[in-house]
Amino acid sequence: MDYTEFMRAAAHVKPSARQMAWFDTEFYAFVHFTVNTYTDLEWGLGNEDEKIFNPYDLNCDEWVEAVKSAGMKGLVLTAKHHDGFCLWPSKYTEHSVKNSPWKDGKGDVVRECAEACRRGGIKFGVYLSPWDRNSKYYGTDAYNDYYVNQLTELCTEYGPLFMVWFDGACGEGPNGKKQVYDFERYISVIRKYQPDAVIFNDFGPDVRWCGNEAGTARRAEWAVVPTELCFRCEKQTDGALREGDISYLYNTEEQIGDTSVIQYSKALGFAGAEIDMSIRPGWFYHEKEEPHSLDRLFRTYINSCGANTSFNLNVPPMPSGRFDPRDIARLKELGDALRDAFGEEKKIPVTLKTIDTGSDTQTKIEIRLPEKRKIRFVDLKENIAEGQRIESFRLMNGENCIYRGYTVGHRKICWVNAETDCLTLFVTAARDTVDMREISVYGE
Ligand code: FUL
Repeated sequence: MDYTEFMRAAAHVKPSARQMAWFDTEFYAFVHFTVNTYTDLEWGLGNEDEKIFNPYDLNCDEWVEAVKSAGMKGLVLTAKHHDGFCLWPSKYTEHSVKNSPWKDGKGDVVRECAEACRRGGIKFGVYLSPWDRNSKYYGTDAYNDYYVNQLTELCTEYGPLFMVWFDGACGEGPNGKKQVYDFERYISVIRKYQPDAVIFNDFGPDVRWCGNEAGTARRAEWAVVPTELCFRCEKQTDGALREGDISYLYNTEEQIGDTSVIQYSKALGFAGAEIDMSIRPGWFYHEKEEPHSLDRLFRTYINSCGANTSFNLNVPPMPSGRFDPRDIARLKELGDALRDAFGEEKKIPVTLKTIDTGSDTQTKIEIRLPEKRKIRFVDLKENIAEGQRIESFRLMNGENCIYRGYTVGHRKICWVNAETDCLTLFVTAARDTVDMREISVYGE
């Protein structure tokens, strides 16, 4: 395959409809809740007494309101974490809410949460940990049946799911054995009952882990990656540009989607990254912890939703089942800051004009404002439905470069500080014809 052919193929690797819907969901909440909330642990042991789980004041409508106040459009609940305790009354285990004193064992957190999301108009998803430190089946083939049964309950009894989140952790079960997870089977169950749900796992198939829990995307974040890395993605290209196997590639590496790496890939696939981070240091609630500052959360939004990834921000409920008022306040502050920065009042109407450079990949687009204004953000979107192409760009204010960036993809937010009536987006390298979905400018 020659260079032009290979790059063109790479530039036309496309998202599925469910991946497009997920990219547009952008910002959603994780809710980590289980026996750990009552034991102050991050990883439960699996032998916790069901009676300790008692969210006597559970209020999922309050969760949904708090999540919405931050501008989030979905919520993913830990239906089961590594400790194996189920937040719904699964038919397949006694280690669940049905043996807790809460609502005399008649409660179902998954149902209350799913219904509250529906009432509040946000999407609902579930996390079902494959690692289970409680199940007596763990470490045997019977565990895969057990897991599939639980997955089926969640996929068939709680309405539409927008996401199923698989954790990569694989530790020992109660009998000291590790499990060989049958992911192919798990994936087929989700596709059968919830075809619109994206599946998150460290390596895809639909959404991949960004590689850290600190809230930072790569300098160049590609949704087009080698299937040598994301081996559960559909293979959309056929053949490498250069001989030589990719012998090492891991999802914490910086260059996973760069041309220097993908040229050796025998098949590329589409898997956008998700940034997952907790509003506090821990994933579960610990009274002594404080939520992160507004500044940190705002910057994380810019470095995730504004860097071609989605942002899954965890908010852990307290033992009562309510969110901590400090978290509720911080979420509202974050939403206010985002509405202020990207609200319609701050959006400056612009006129776009493509300047003929004689090149389809080194494109210049003039962004004209109605008058001279102080600007804060330039929000770029590629038409990613047709593939991700831009490798590097600059924003010019006359002769001055005011921003230098790399990938754009679904969305790139450029945080600038300039006063201008005309900017130029200068794409300096791209894998094929530049195709923009939207260019917006937000003023001070
Ligand atoms: C990790 C888990 O081990 C953590 O407890 C948490 O659930 C995080 C989102 O994923 O792999």
